[in-house]
Amino acid sequence: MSEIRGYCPLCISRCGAISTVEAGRLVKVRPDPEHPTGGSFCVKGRAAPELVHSDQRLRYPLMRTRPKGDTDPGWRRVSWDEALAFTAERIRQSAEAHGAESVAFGVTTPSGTAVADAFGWIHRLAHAVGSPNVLFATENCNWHKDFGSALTFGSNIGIPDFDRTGCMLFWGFNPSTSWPAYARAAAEAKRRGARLIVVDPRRAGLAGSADEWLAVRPGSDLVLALSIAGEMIEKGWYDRDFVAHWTNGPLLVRSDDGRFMAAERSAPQGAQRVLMAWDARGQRTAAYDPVRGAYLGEPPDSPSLFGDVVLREQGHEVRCRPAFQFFAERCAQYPPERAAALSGVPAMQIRETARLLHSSGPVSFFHWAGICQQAEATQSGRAIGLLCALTGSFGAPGGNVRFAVPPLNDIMGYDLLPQDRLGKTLGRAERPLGPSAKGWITSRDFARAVLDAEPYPVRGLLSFGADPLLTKPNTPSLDPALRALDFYVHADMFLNPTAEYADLVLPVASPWEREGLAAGFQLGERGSGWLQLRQPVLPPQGESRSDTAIVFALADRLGLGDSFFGGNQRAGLRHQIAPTGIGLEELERHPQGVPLPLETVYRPYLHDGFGTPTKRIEIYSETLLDAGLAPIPEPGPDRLPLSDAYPLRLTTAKWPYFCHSQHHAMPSLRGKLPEPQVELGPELAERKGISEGDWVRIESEVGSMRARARITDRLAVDAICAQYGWWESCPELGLPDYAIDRFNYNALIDDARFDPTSGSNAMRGYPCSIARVVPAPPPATKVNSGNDFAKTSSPVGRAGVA
Ligand SMILES: Nc1nc2c(c(=O)[nH]1)N[C@H]1C(S)=C(S)[C@@H](COP(=O)(O)OP(=O)(O)OC[C@H]3O[C@@H](n4cnc5c(=O)[nH]c(N)nc54)[C@H](O)[C@@H]3O)O[C@H]1N2
Ligand SMILES: Nc1nc2c(c(=O)[nH]1)N[C@H]1C(S)=C(S)[C@@H](COP(=O)(O)OP(=O)(O)OC[C@H]3O[C@@H](n4cnc5c(=O)[nH]c(N)nc54)[C@H](O)[C@@H]3O)O[C@H]1N2
Ligand code: SF4
Ligand SMILES: [Mo]
Repeated sequence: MSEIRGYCPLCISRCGAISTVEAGRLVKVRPDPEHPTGGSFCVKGRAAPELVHSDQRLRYPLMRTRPKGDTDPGWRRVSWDEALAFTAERIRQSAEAHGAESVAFGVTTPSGTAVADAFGWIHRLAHAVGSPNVLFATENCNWHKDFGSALTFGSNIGIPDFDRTGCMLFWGFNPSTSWPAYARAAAEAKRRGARLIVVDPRRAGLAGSADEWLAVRPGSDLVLALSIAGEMIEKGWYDRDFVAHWTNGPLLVRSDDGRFMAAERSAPQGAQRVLMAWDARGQRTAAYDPVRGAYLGEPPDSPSLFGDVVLREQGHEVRCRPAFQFFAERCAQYPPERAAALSGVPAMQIRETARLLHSSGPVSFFHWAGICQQAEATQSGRAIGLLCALTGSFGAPGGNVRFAVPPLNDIMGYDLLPQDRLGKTLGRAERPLGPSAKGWITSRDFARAVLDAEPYPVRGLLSFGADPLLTKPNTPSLDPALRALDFYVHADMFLNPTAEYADLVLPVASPWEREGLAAGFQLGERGSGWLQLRQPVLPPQGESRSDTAIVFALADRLGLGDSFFGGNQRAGLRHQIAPTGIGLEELERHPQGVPLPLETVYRPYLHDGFGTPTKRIEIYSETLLDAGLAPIPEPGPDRLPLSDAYPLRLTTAKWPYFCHSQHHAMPSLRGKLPEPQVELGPELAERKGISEGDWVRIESEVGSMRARARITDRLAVDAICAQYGWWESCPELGLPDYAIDRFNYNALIDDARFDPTSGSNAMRGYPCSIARVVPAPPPATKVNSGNDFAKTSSPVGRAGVA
């Protein structure tokens, strides 16, 4: 028996863990209490032995021998040599015939899988091949908090300083399920006296013990955030000094074209654009240099945040107002009573939340999937960020902090792309500020390029995990696109429904069979400074290989070894960790990780401002304006109006037992939640004649799904919340698999109406209806399940047992 310290990499929580191996089998995974994230753990981590030793695991490379769509793919076991040769040859052919960008790469989420182990290397391969295009869930996952927030803060939103915070605002984020290490830290902060505000249509997790639970109507978050901010501004409940000195609120905006009032000044480097603020005390304009982030000459003692100023420009009068006033006016359009009618959150609670944010700081905040899966995701995220900026806590102790992390050399390989190639990313022309700026593409853009060669042909896909047929919105052209590809190679531990369309499937080693580098565990100073090289505890099952090994082998076959350390993975790892000053051997000697003595810089903006074009928090974004988007958050006309046919707001969430479309085959997890469920309120249930446990049909304009009814009063009015990601069977429990045309939440969400900045889809707040269904006589199910709608036959060839 051996015990190996490491961490569970199955989700973003990355809980410190100890694995027990007996007679060549992983038998137990339990928390490592000495690890910075070892205080939390969940059922999925404990069930890891079931994942590692599952009969369903892919164990050999498998090549399709029959046409796509055939119920029998005719999977043939092939050697790695044949598999790698096939993949490299197809990539080469496609690049030669149609350009390297005709090969798309795919990657699953590092927040809900262990693909973080190889995330950088997978991107490096795409870039070395010459393709910018990576199909990834980011627009419905982390983009808004990690990248979109740069539009406001010039950085990601940072992480809550749980040890020092006075008030936490969790908006569309339920860490009890999705990030137990955070939930634990938040619960400790609460015990210490910090306040907690949760904005969520469901009273789930910490919402149950929050000081305020705002049961927002799904999709109406933007209005709510503006209303709370408006209340703070009206009552003077904000940090005026911070807003005046560290946001671009004082900068004057022209009423004619909405751009900043600017002047040209001559400077040693040539003409320079300076912006203007109004110094109320001195009754003069003050010129602000956005490059240095400082006023030229004497700074105003009190730059105006409100008022009207008329300035002269080449003999013409130009009316200007401070950017902050534009924001204040926008917020004032949503007084609490109006916002209450729109969002379902009582006006009194809006006022109380504003008061709490002002009186119990420092305020830290986090928003995640509840926000990023909306058609107004970017503006909603900005509105929440600005609301928190009013408190002055951003970057301060107890606010959102960017704790120092072990420095690594970047391996993403953007520098390997030919010049301007990133500009060819699918979707870049339509959404230049969104994920496409990093090469990340949506299923819609991918399918259009495959089927219509728009804007150019995409002919191949090499995907490392991911299950877009279940996790992207309803993209009617995705299924035909997957069939139409010249080649599709999918690397995974399991054969998921999307991978069923592959020409070749590559078996991936589970995270317990490979190493993984983690530089920082995103939890306070100790967690953030923790460097760890997780060790494999078992040899790869069957012939499976790590994603990184597959990438290196393909790079070699493609003649790209020079960009991959001559094919030497250890050399690559040494390069990555070089800046930490810790050697590879030392890391290997300390599988539990090494704490680095890194110092957190609070309020880093004091040294070099914020990383935005004005060097300040951008209440007003000229970048958005120049892209034809709203410079301050603005609710658009409701693009998803309710109707008589679809009078309810549909939403979704994660459940503790599964990550997305994974883990439903693992008995200890599936046993806890055997069938897809939908939550609805008691009044609605009564109106619709639905009882607990009834099968119901949820319908939207574009699709329908079935689920079992769960009646609960912990839900916003007129909202229902259904689960996604169902397909797998669990033979050990006699539980069936599910046909994705009848049980797929995402089939209800059209992909045509999305956030104009990021491409995010309205998975939350989609108009729908619900009705009880009288089941047809049970079909002959594959397994005896008692499920009246189970799939009768599976096209999945159960390849793991090939
Ligand atoms: N309705 C609805 N849809 C959603 C969401 C929602 O909340 N509601 N959430 C969205 C979010 S936040 C995300 S991130 C996406 C996730 O979307 P996907 O990335 O498509 O995630 P999964 O469905 O979990 O599919 C993961 C696949 O990758 C495989 N895999 C796991 N680990 C590895 C690994 O280390 N290497 C390789 N090669 N494969 C691996 C798994 O076996 C599985 O087949 O879904 C999005 N879709
Ligand atoms: N167990 C488990 N953990 C996971 C994952 C998983 O699949 N399973 N996935 C990982 C990944 S990839 C991600 S991105 C994170 C996401 O982590 P979270 O953001 O915490 O995930 P969700 O549960 O999807 O959404 C958070 C909350 O948003 C609420 N919500 C729904 N609609 C709305 C709305 O319109 N407005 C607001 N304000 N809230 C709304 C939901 O009720 C839910 O409680 O979790 C990670 N951790
Ligand atoms: S929360 Fe669960 S799945 Fe996520 S890292 Fe921790 S133990 Fe693993
Ligand atoms: Mo995600």
